[in-house]
Amino acid sequence: MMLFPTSTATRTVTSLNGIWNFDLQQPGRENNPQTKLSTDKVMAVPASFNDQTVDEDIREHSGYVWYEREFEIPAILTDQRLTLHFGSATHEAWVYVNGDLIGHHKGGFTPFDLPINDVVEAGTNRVSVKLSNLLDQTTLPVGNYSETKDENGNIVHHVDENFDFFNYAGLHRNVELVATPWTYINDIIINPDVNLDEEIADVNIAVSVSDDYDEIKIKIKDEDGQTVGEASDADSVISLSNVHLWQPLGAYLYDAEITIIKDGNTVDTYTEPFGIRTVEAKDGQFLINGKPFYFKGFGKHEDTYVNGKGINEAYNVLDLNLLKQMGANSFRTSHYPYSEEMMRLCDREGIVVIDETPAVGLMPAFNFDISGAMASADKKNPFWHDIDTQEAHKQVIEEMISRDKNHACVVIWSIANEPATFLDGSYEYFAPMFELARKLDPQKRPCTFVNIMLSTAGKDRCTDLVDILALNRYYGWYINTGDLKTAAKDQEAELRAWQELYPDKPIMFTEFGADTVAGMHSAYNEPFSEEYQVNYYKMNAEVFDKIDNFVGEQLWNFADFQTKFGIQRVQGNKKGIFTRSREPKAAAIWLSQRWNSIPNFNYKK
Ligand code: BDP
Repeated sequence: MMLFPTSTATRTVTSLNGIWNFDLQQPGRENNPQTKLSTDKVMAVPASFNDQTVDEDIREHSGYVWYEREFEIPAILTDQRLTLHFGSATHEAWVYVNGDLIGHHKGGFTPFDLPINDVVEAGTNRVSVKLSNLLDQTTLPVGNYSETKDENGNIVHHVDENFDFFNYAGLHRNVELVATPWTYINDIIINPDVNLDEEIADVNIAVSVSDDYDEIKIKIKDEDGQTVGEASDADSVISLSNVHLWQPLGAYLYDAEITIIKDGNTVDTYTEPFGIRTVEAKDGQFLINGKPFYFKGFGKHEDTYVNGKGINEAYNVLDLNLLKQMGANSFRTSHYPYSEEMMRLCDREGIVVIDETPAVGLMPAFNFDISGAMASADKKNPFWHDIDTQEAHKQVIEEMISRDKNHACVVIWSIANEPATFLDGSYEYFAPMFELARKLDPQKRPCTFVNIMLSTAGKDRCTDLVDILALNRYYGWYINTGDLKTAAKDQEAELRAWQELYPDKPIMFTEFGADTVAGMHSAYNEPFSEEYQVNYYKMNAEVFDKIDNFVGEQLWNFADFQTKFGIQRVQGNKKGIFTRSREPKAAAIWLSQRWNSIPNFNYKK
């Protein structure tokens, strides 16, 4: 319950981005935020800290770090309600202002706001953030945590990622000082109810305000700034005619302008952009605005050189331009909610998004040996009885839906990536998670989890919970390596089995891919060569086109990305169809031809 920070006629947002002081917390030494951080190290915010120095101890650090800076508060703002807004702090933060603890947040990919009026003065103030990048069996993502002792007997923390991306950490998104009136708009929930035939919509708008007020005005404006609907109740239904729909790659955004009036004066005003569209999964199809949609696109990462997982808006813009040039229309926020700025950009650009929680690593042991793991998938494994992520999982579902509920670009909630849903206890774990997501989403979007290759048709225990089947499959890579003929046969057989078992559920791939070293070539279709990646995607495309209920292909991955160390990874995961610096591999050229010839709608039926 927190609005995206923007300045308005009644609100002032001041950026605290820039150069902060920084230090690692050394084993056995707790910093005292009452005194200034004594350090000569600096870090840019927002960004991961890992790749900003040439110090291995910083890059590989597991444990606590400190960020600190001074900031100025103009005297004219001190009569207002002041908060510090963190777009994210990865993974757990304790925030101090002028030495006083003002709040704590756990979970590295969702925003939080902390009130600071009681501890600040006009002029210079100091904010210190103690940050932990530790992950264990209670956190999302899931990490394998262990401790050793150094030569002085102090505890040294170790985290082994139970997932395939580098555990980048830091103040990853914007940090802002937000000044609002004391009577302020808390939250806006927008849920349009559209009649597609008549091109009319009832837009349900619910506004919550922190305090009493005399009057509320709600205006809906179209893209030309014309008022097309009005209301004067915090809970209103505004009817619109000649509705412009938000369409994939044809975005149209209305503005909901809210004004709160007290004693004849405007006390707060805020404008929330929104789109009008419908989404529905039924009869083996995925419908957007009533028409069968075909997903073309990617699983991505927030991952760039130097910034790591820190927000990088130039890359966001470039990535969406590359995506559109490819003829793609969508991506998944694998494996955590992306920045709110990216969601707003996708709203504007008409990019269709599958929004995913950071629930990744919910499996006994993350391992690339899928064929070995398939053979040994033990049904009696106590994994789901031992894992302790329930609380974190509910929290991220709440925080993700609360932040992203109004975004037209979001068409599916992904509750988890590749959990061990082939094991006993998974249904009991996931049923309440799906129930919670469905209860919290005002727009009742379809929900899914992303299914791992070990959990084939008939083996999976949780498919009943999903509205659309989202499969990650690596036929021709982790199994049938280098043998695309057998891969095609096995993949087709599996897809047909799913379609037969769940004829009403649309099916899509949310991952399929092959590691490819840019510039490596082979006349013999060798794995890792650019030729193999092209042929791998050709094989997949031929199979997809044979399956009626197959409604989308999101490949793995948009770009090469950084991972933890491991003998299966050379400077990271190389399944990108672009390199980490976004140069195309041969597959990008082939796929762009395929996707540019596939329409967004009515491809299958
Ligand atoms: C899947 C994961 C993804 C990995 C990918 C891979 O969902 O995070 O990066 O496979 O192995 O297991 O490349």
